[in-house]
Amino acid sequence: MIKILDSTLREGEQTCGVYFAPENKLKIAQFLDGIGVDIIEAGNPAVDREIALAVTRIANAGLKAKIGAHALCRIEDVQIALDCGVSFLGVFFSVSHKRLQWDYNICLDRAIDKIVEVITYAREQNNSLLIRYTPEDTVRSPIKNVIEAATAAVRAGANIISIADTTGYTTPFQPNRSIYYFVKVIREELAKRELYPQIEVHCHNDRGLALANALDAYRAGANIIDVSVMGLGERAGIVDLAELLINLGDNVEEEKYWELGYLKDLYNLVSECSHIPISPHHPIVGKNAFTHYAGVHVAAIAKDEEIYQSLNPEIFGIKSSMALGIQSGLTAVELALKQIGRSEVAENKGIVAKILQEIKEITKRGSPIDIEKELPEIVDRYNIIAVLK
Ligand code: HCA
Ligand code: CU
Repeated sequence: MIKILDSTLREGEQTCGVYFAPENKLKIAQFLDGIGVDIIEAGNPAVDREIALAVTRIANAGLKAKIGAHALCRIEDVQIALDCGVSFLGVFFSVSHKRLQWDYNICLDRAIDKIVEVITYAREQNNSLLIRYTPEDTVRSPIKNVIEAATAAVRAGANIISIADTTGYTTPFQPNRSIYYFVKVIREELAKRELYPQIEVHCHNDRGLALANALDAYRAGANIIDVSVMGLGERAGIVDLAELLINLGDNVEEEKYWELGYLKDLYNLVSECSHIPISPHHPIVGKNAFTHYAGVHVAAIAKDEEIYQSLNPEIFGIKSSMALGIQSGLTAVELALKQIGRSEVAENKGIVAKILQEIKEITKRGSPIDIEKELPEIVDRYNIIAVLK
């Protein structure tokens, strides 16, 4: 059974400019828990005292999900994380050539010593802790380094190895550069050493492929997939929670384990707290996601919504709707008139045609007619004209 790790509160808060106040973090965590996310990565407590307090609060909130902290590969940082009472710890340390040589300035063996020292320490502090080791930038690191570091990490007590596509480099189109390949190879190499950690994937969206790569990893048998609400994260962000859940649910009937009805409210909350609007055409939660517009579409869905919908909006607690504008046809106007309780006007073909013309003119302004507010005013104008004639 696939597990979901949501990192809205850690990776998501690394979206530049985003700040979640501790009370909002708790609300977001409660929603994520309600949806049925398995692990909530709540922050890196060593970054700021307030983050440590928020992680502690969430860890003590009695949620079903495991609550995780992110930490640099340093004993002091790990201790700060463990002091928050988390049940999951993610430690990251890159073994790419560039990072070893130009950033950390150490050789691979020394890097592995550090990783082993820190993981051993964390394991000694808490035997039931879930420990993840991430060789950051996994997919642009020599595979040999990754295998060596992962092997040592698992032997020291790590339960999970995460394959981080830190820069959104992988693609399903190139076999040796696909996350599918990395999941398979890392799993096989560790199995040869009789090591069977869970495999996690963390896919960034720099090439717009985060979701495609996450599904590619799922196909390869990954156990845990990282996501965030609205795909928030550094640069172009990571995999979007709603988009991943709906695709997994579609494929493998796993949907029943998730309370998808909470998605919309969660997205609205995160959008409000982050001051980042949800794009209108965002799948599922965007305001147009189940709104039908062009004349042919509206006429068809009036008969059967499935003609232009392959997802049932009710699963998400959403109702489909229609918009009125320059693309509309007579059926849309008739339906909208019925919606506002003016069926008698809907029966008058002449007035309906005139109202449609006026709607087309008005919406050249670049936004659809507000059916509840504007349509009654338009109707009243035409009714008066009809009476005067
Ligand atoms: C970061 C980088 C990271 C780490 C992922 C992990 C990445 O922001 O620290 O620790 O599993 O993309 O590699 O998010
Ligand atoms: Cu990341």
